[in-house]
Parts: sequence; structure tokens; C-alpha cells
Amino acid sequence: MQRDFRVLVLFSILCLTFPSVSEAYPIYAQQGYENPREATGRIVCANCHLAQKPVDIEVPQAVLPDSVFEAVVKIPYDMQVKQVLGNGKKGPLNVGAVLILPDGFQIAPSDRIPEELKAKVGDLYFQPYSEDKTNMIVVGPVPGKTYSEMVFPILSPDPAKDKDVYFLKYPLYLGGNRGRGQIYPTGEKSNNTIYNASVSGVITDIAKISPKKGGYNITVETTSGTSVVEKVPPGPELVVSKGQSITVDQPLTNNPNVGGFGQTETEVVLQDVGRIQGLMVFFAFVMIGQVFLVLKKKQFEKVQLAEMNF
Ligand SMILES: *[C@@H]1O[C@H](CO)[C@@H](O)[C@H](O)[C@H]1NC(C)=O
Ligand SMILES: *[C@@H]1O[C@H](CO)[C@@H](O)[C@H](O)[C@H]1NC(C)=O
Ligand SMILES: CC(=O)N[C@H]1CO[C@H](CO)[C@@H](O)[C@@H]1O
Repeated sequence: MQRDFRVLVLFSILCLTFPSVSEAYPIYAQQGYENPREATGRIVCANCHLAQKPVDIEVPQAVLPDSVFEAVVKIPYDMQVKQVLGNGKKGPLNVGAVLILPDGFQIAPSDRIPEELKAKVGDLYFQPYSEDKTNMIVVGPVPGKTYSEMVFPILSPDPAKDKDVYFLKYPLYLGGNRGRGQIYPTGEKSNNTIYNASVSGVITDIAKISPKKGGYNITVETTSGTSVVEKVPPGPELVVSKGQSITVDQPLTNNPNVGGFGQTETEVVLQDVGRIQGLMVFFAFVMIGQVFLVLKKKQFEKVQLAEMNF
């Protein structure tokens, strides 16, 4: 029992101390940016995930107050492709998402989610972006094979209980990513990106950094006669060779990145039950009114007929 506990503690410490790179990306945003959506509308994930790929979100056109509805988030990609992992090996892609709900909207508490919807949600874990931004939800990284489409169970607010909420049309913002990033928040490049020449010159040497893991030191004799070493980490494949002349910004490697980030937005109307009822009553009156008109017309026709017969 005690041993189990110690193993658990050790495991937790290891996890906390060595978070795998592929598991870190929403955390990077959470640590680096107070708000995931910049004033320009750009979602900050795009700062490290440079390639653009589509995402999609579907929500009901209108929802009632204090009700649970689903937001379906789609992060499509070709499941056959593999990416270079943090350890230089190839592996499957993970996906992650940030969903920015209108103020007052939140992930539905477990006891409010119907069984049918629970089954659609699966084991997804929804995390608030930060303590005071509980309407901004972060998910992932999770295996893309299972969660390329994810369902968020959302609870709408009730204007009767929350005076900051009104019956209005509200925007929802989605950012969705598949695959590793290209740049760490520190500015350092990841192994999952293209490496270009920083100088022009001739490649005089290509040395493998580690026989097992790979990675290269590419020595370039510049036109001004100095020697520069371009370092390529394990992962990307070289597309240049010794003796080759290169120019600045020319790719030294392929681009191993197969993933990308995308953002989109949609709208949902918080619908007033009273207004719907009012509308029903209005329609009822209109219908009754029309029936009366028809009856009146019929009566008028009868009178006309009667007069003609005289
Ligand atoms: C590297 O070169 C490619 C192809 O010319 C270009 O698309 C890319 O933007 C360059 N990347 C950097 C970081 O300079
Ligand atoms: C590659 O370059 C780094 C410094 O840039 C150096 O420490 C390392 O020894 C070099 N490795 C090889 C195999 O040349
Ligand atoms: C396994 C491995 O060596 N991965 C490399 C990924 O890229 C970084 C630099 O961006 C290297 O430090 C890692 O060693």
C-alpha cells in the first residue's frame, strides 16, 4: 500500500518534471499568454504552429437558457501521415483545441450531461484556460485517431440568474491543432520544421552529430571567407550535400511537418423562452384572424348570392 503510494508519487514527480514535448502545447499558451485570443482575433497557438490547416465547429443555431447543448469540433487530417516526434522518431499526430465560449457559458457539469451526450464526449478532459477564464476551454493533446472530431458539452447561462447575460447572438471562437509545433515559446526551433541556410557559401563539411540519433553540423565556407556551422537536429532530412553552393534562406532540409493549426468562429443565439411563447401566441392570433377573414368573405359571398337571387 505504502509502496504503491511511493511509486505514484515518484511517477507524478517524473511526469511533472519531464513533460514530453508532444504533450506540452496548450500549457505553453496558458503560461505565455493571459488571453488565448489576441486583439487582432488571432489565436496565440499560431505563434508556434506555423502551418495553416482547416478546422470546423458546429453548434445549434439557437439554445435556451440553462440548457446543455453540444459543440462539435473537427480537426481533420490524413490519418496515414506520421510526424517526427520530440525524440527524433516518427509517430502519430496528436490534436488539441481551445474553444472560447461567450461569457457565462461553460462546460456542462457531469450531472447535467445526458448519457447519450456523455458517450459522444468520451474520455475528453476539459480544462479552463486559467482560473478566471473558465469560459475558455483547453483540450489535449489527445490522440488524433480518436479525437479528430471532439464533442464539447456546453451549458448555457440563464439571464434570470446572471444579470450580465442577455438574450443575444453570441460568437464562439475555435482554435484547433494537429501535430507538433515548429517553434518553442523560447523562440528555439523544434525538430518538426524546415531548416534553411543562414548564410550563402559552399558546404565544406557535413558531420553527423550522433551516430544513433542523427542530426548534422553543416559547415559552410561563406563568400567572405568565414566558416559557419549550421546545426540541424535529428528529424528533418538533409536536401543538400558536401561541395554544394548554397544561398541564404535556401532549405537545407525537407519540411517534416505534416500538421497545422487553424481557427474559425461561429454564432449561437441565446433564445428567450418567453419570446418564443409570445411568438406562438402571435402566430395563433394571425391564424385565427385569417380564419375570420375567410369566414367573413364566405358570408359576404352568401349575401351577394342571396341579393342576386332576388
Ligand atoms: C525556408 O525556406 C522555405 C522555402 O524557400 C520558405 O518557405 C520558408 O519560409 C523558409 N523558412 C524560414 C524560417 O526562413
Ligand atoms: C557540432 O557542433 C557543435 C557546436 O556547434 C559541437 O559542439 C559538436 O562537437 C559538433 N559535432 C560534430 C560531430 O561535429
Ligand atoms: C532527440 C533529439 O535529439 N531531439 C532534438 C530536437 O530538436 C532540439 C532542438 O530544437 C534538440 O535539442 C533535440 O536534441
